[in-house]
Amino acid sequence: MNNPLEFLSNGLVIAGLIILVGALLPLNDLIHLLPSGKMRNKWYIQSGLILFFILGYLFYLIRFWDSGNLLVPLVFFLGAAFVWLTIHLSKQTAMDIKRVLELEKENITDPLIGIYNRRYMDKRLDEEIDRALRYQQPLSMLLIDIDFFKNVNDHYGHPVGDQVLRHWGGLILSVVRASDIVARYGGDEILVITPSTPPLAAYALAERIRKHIELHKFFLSSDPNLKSISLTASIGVASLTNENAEAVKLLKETDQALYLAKSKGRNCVISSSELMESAIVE
Ligand code: GH3
Ligand code: MG
Repeated sequence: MNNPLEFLSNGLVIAGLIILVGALLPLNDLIHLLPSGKMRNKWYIQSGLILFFILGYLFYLIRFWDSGNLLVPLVFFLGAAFVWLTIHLSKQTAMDIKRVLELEKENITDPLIGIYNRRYMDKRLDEEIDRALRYQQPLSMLLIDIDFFKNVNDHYGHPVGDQVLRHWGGLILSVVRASDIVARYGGDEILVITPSTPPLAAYALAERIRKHIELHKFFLSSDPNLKSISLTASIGVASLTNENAEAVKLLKETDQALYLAKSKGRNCVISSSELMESAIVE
């Protein structure tokens, strides 16, 4: 390398090479921020292309070390800077999206039970009612409440009660379909919205849940003397009709059915149609 032009030309290619190698690190971070799938695969292809460019830059350095040509090294340098900036900005965007998604999830999740919270349920219920009316599809709802849950708190303490509630959400989720929406409605109450489910099927599901709870043993790790406890639940069921096609009305019917289940001795399922019958008898 005898003149400043050669020095500058080689310096630009070497700087470009360093920038390209340096871009591999944020690229690796970016790939791991993305969910596996098409998007991630495309960034793997991008990694392959960068490696290919690195080889190209090396080849150019060796082959044209004494050329003193400035234009090509300048394009190489700017190309490397472009790749680095694109990857850096993509990583920043991916991190922002991840943060927003986490916040969104936090916003709609009950912190204790880990299922949807009431705010989300209220929003989803309106949407599901609209959808059911538009497509003339049935829609049902189950309100599930643990019987005498206060006794668990009183007997074993609040932390054990919390543990039962944590377990409680998973138990319901394990019985319903993935398309059903399971949310904490209040203290020990869980609401299940079951799209495309007519009254009889909803009642059958509620019975299945009730039996599942009755047979389930809640093992509690926090108390060494406590092996397991059994619980029962009462369930109110209501289905969408032309008369109750509003979230408030449907919720009220489900709540009334649950109230009747409690007053009939608990550990049972009451549907809103039985509610009508009991009103007629009275
Ligand atoms: P019932 O059979 O009538 O449902 O009686 P219950 O004792 O279950 O009473 P109810 O459903 O009216 O009240 C729920 C109780 O759940 C009240 C409160 O002591 C308890 N609870 C509510 N939220 C929490 C919580 O986050 N953690 C714990 N440990 N207990 C809770
Ligand atoms: Mg209860």
